[in-house]
Amino acid sequence: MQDRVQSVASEATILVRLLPPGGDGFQDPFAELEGLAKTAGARVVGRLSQQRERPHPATYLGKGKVEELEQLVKHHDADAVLFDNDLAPAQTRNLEKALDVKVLDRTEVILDIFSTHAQTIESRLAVELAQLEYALPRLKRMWTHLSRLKMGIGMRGPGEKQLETDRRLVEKRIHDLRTQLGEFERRKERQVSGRRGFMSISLVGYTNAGKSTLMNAMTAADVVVEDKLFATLDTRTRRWQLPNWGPVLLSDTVGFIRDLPHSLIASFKATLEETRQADLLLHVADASNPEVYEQIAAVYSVLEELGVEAKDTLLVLNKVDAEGAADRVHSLLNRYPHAIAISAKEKQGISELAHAVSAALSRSFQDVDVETSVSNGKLMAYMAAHGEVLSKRYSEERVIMHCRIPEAYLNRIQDDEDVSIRRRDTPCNIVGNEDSTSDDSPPDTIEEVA
Ligand SMILES: Nc1nc2c(ncn2[C@@H]2O[C@H](COP(=O)(O)OP(=O)(O)OP(=O)(O)O)[C@@H](O)[C@H]2O)c(=O)[nH]1
Ligand SMILES: [Mg+2]
Repeated sequence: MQDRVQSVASEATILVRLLPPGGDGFQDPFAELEGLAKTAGARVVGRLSQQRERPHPATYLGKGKVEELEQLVKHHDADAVLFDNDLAPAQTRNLEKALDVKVLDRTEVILDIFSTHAQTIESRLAVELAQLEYALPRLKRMWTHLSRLKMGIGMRGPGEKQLETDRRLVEKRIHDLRTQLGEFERRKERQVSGRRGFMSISLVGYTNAGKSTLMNAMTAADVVVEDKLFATLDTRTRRWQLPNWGPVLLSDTVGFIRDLPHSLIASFKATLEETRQADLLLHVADASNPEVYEQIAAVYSVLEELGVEAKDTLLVLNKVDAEGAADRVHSLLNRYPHAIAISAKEKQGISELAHAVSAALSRSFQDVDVETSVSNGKLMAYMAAHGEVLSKRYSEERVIMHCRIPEAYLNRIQDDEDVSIRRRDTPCNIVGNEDSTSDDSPPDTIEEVA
């Protein structure tokens, strides 16, 4: 089952896009696809686009365009053709027959990149699951492809019986992988909720926007930064000493892309757990990219798919130092007036960002009376560490503390039997806790162990 998804590594590849009539308005409609192809190791030798209302049902491109593509393949002696759009299994089959080279679609190349970048057992399993789910409806084509390689064109493919056996094997493996990943998910959920004593912030954003660079700039973490798509596949969580606030947890995670395959989002559920449980999202966007508006929209749609679109989110416009970014930042700020412009690489704007993060976190401060028994030292330390204790009143064995504390911290104690909470009024705006000296501060490094 090695060749479950094809690869374009070091192949001479032609890029193909179907555009809406009038084009899609991008300066270079092939920029992202080329980025994907190069990250996957391909050598791009040609490009072809067609403006069409709807794809041709059998061959995706119209008849004339397929012939043009065939000529282009011959001319460049290409090994593969990469489509920016997802192809139906039959369309791929027909195109491979007509062109006599490998035909890949966007999902396939994304899966290929993920599989080479996956480092931990968990992300390897997640990628394998997504690959098999992609391959299952296409097994016949994969077999034909393999047999063509091994036996030459025109030879008979494997019998239906063999195909059926393979299908069952793949289905069984998919089932096993789902079970294993389900265990990872549950473990991860426990792990993340076990750290609920601290506010957590998750970096999200389009791939290559600079999330890992920002993580390094803020926490002196040492996460991989590369001018490649999907350099990060696993979540890293680090402690960030937030000025005017105290320690919080910051997580870097896998980047998003337009039309991210659904099966991939599903299989990376455990990895995205930090994002789901975060108190605040930092949405990092690459202000130097002409497609930044579309990228921001794509990220919002993935967040929606994860069910976290309602979370507090701060938009961070990164790479303001890069060429052409300045003008764009201006118009971006018109559209998103609360966004913060920074350069993670040059460490510009980091303190403004930190300030905006503290302000966002403190927006949720609540004015409350918290009552507990006088012997509950743990709770008193918790309130002092995460909020402001304004006064204490004692009555027999009970103590009532008047506190201001973020909603999220309050939520974490409301199920405690020894605690009763009475809200005084509406949220108040206080940035507190500058010199928090909590004993149970989080570790500097929280490695996700697979
Ligand atoms: N000019 C400039 N380049 C930056 C900046 N921040 C990041 N980069 C570059 O952008 C590229 C991607 O950075 P990463 O931090 O790996 O991006 P990422 O969002 O973590 O990407 P993935 O993990 O692949 O999703 C690298 O080449 C960085 O050096 C910045 O502020 N200015
Ligand atoms: Mg990264």
